[in-house]
Amino acid sequence: MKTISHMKKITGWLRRQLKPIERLFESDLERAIRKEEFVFFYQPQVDLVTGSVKGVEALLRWHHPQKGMISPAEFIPMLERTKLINELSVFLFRQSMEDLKLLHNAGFKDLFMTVNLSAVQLEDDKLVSKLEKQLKKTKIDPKFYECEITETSMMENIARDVAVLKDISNLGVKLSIDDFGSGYAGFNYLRRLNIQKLKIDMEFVSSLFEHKNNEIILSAMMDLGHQLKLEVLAEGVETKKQEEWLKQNGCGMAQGFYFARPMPFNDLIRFLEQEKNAQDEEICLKNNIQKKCKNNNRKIKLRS
Ligand code: G
Ligand code: MN
Repeated sequence: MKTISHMKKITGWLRRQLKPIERLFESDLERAIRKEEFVFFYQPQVDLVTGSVKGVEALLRWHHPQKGMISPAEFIPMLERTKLINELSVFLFRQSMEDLKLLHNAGFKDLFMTVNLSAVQLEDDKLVSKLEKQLKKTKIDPKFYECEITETSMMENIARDVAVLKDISNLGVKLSIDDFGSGYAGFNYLRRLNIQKLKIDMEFVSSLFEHKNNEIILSAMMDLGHQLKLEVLAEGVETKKQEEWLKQNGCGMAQGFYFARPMPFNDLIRFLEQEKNAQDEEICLKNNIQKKCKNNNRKIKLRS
């Protein structure tokens, strides 16, 4: 009995200590939104057949003036709990679309951009109009823009979420299910929404060779996607062995440290340029036109 009352005292004390810390963090976040201290890192999504980058996923980072770069795992839950994430939607759409525009103008014309939307953002009545406004402003063709929805985040109010996602889809923007396999709502959404892509949760990739059953499960997930005529992307690919298995088993796309880590915009544009040059060179070598190859190093325009 003594231990229980002692524990209660400690948790009460902890709660009292945490409140001001949270409040401090919240006001820190409010300032961060006001001053736009957030930046995007971009991670390539690769076509496993051709080896080329087809799109990039925008991943949020907080560039804190004192603490340096803070990872999303540390601040997204707080942004969601306080609903401050809705203040960030305009920045999210604007920055990712402006960067996509720069990439298209730099010659990567077919590249698509994906952004992550959470359940809290789907509750925002103005979400669709914010998205539509930025699409108009930047003149981005919506077919190059994709919203990733996490399976586990879509469980509270399915009817409302489906209605919002249908509105997004009606703009011509693509939808994908993120972390597929990790939650419970995926099948329901597949049935009710116009989904274009399944992103298979990285857990299925990292544990692939631990047990024969894991290979069977991953194959079945990919099969489901293909039968529904969806693109299938494997997340969290870290090794050549995983990449080879995925290729052999017909997975169309992949993302992960094996190909590239999330990186700042200017590094991304250099990365894409190098990749393009390497591919051009391969084509030249195949066709024996070495002279032309030497001239393909274009000057690239970085973001200031
Ligand atoms: O759920 P979502 O796909 O949005 O998550 C992307 C997150 O996964 C990013 O934070 C990114 O840094 C991380 N990530 C991307 N590729 C890999 C990988 O190959 N291995 C691991 N462990 N994490 C990865
Ligand atoms: Mn994602």
